[in-house]
Amino acid sequence: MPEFRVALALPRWIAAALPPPDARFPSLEERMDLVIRLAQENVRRGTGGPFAAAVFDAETHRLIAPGVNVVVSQRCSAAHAEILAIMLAQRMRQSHDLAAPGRPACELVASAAPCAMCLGAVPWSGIRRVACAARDEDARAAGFDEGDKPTDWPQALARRGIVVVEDVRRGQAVAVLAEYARGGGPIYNSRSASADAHARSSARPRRRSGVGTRRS
Ligand code: AZG
Ligand code: ZN
Repeated sequence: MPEFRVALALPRWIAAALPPPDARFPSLEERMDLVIRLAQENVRRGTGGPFAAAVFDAETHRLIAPGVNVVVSQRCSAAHAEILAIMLAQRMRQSHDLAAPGRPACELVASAAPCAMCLGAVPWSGIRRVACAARDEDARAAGFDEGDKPTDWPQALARRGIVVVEDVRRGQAVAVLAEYARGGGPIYNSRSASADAHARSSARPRRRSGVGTRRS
């Protein structure tokens, strides 16, 4: 009987890499430094892609939840750093809505600009502020497919009242992307999978219509 349940786990090293629960990170640069350290550690330990993120309490500046990219190890295309951090923050807050009334606002700090999937997840999550380091073009230059996004995505979030800050410690985050690319880490885009599948199907002789779709 299959188990109809999904669970995603962050790498074991992450607990030891986190600050004590009462630590505060008053400046955006300090918060980003923590996130970039997690991205670097994920690359060096070989536990995932060169991306990390964290959700912070926007009032106390305490860490609520970390996330790193675990797409390959968790066999989950959705396991981007931002998604892990958001899901974990929602667990910590015991609510699907990080903007629930009476609770302090939440900030997502990410080592790279959100991809198309994570961009979609942000307004749905209740995150009220987004800060990112590397730009979309930096992630694409390292080989990642960030999906189809409106070029004015920061303004699109702003229209929903979500503040976006870009280029915080961009150079450090780009260095982590470059380290991953140099090390030959897997580029796990579905783009390459679908491009391969497309190439295979166009190389195969076409079936005549009416033959059906059974495998031979
Ligand atoms: C990615 N882009 C971002 N921003 N974050 C991740 O975890 C990613 N994985 N692949 N592209
Ligand atoms: Zn993403």
